Amino acid sequence: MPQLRLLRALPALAAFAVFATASADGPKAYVGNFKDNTVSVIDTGTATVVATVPVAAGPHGMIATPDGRTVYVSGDNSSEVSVIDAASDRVARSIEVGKSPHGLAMAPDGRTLLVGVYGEDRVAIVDTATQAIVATVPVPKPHTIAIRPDGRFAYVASQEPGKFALIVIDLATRSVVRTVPLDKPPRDLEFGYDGAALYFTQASINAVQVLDPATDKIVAQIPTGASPHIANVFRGAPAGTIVVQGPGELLLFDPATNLPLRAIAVGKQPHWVAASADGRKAYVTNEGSNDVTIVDLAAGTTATVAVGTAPRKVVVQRVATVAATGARVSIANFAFAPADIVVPVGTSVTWSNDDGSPHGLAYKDGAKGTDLLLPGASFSRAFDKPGNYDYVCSVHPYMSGKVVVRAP
Ligand SMILES: [Cu+2]
Repeated sequence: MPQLRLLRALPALAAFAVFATASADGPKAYVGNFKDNTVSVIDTGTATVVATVPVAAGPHGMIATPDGRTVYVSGDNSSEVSVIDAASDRVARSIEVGKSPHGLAMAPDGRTLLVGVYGEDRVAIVDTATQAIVATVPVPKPHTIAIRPDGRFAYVASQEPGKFALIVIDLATRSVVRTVPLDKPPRDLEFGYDGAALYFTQASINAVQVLDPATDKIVAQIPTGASPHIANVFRGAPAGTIVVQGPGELLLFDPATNLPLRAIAVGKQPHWVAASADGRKAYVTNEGSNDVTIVDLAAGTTATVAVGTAPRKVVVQRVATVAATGARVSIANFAFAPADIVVPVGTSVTWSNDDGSPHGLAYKDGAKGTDLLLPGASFSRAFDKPGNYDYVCSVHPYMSGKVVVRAP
């Protein structure tokens, strides 16, 4: 990859990128530019591009770890997954996975990455601690992948001609347990945040299919304009979202009724959508107009940020900067949200257990936490000195987070 080496050899450019990233105030959005072999990094606080990262050829699938510290990008025109360190916004390493990796998915605990290796008819399971492939599961032409929010099953869109299907992998046994046959090729599939429904699209069907994962039956269809691509229901969002490529719109729908609510115009040939951690803003990539539309989902207003050529996937960090009045971290789905939070000195941070299970808080600096935070309960700590405060759940030590306390 000569282009990658050339860019890495430009220390001035790299130093600028690092400086620009370090000054960022908001969580960052990462956008894969399919035809540039780069990722544009957007500071969501200022809605500006703060870095451009060379990655494996044909950036296709993208996913971030729950703590936002690592972003994975698959290179469709390569055999690699690039691993971006979000602190420096550089590729820290590459994982060799086999020919033409497509979709990526991350287990809710952030410990397991799934890669649809389209050209090798298999799904690779990567341990994110070692970045090594620990297992492979045979799946014909795996395109996109969705993991149920409880982390137990992965649904894979299999595009094998004549045998189109959703293929269900049990992540404990790492084997295929069910196949849902389809008559048209599946495109994207996503679980809503609460896991109650799987939303998927199919080539030449102008509707989103709503599948009940308890029965693996299609229970509803949401009518759309031409070529719906991705549908999702984000935590905290006022409505479900569907990217519709033909008319260039983000179609909002009511997840309770599966009926469309309103359409918001975005750019040309929109491809993907990701949401801010609070679910209020959607980031839509526009493959045909080389930009990203930022949509305020409640107000319906939009802003546009120019990126590279043919932007496809986008992920947004679950990291937040807050005002001095106070900060809140939600505990849900066995994760802290946001996992990393940046606050001014003197801020009191409150953790609320919004989960169905008891959790706890153990601070690495030895400050008193709590060993039992029941569902619905909360715990606060005031931070009076600048620094980095790492913590874990005392019940589930794999749940980790950090409070960054800034000097005034
Ligand atoms: Cu816990």
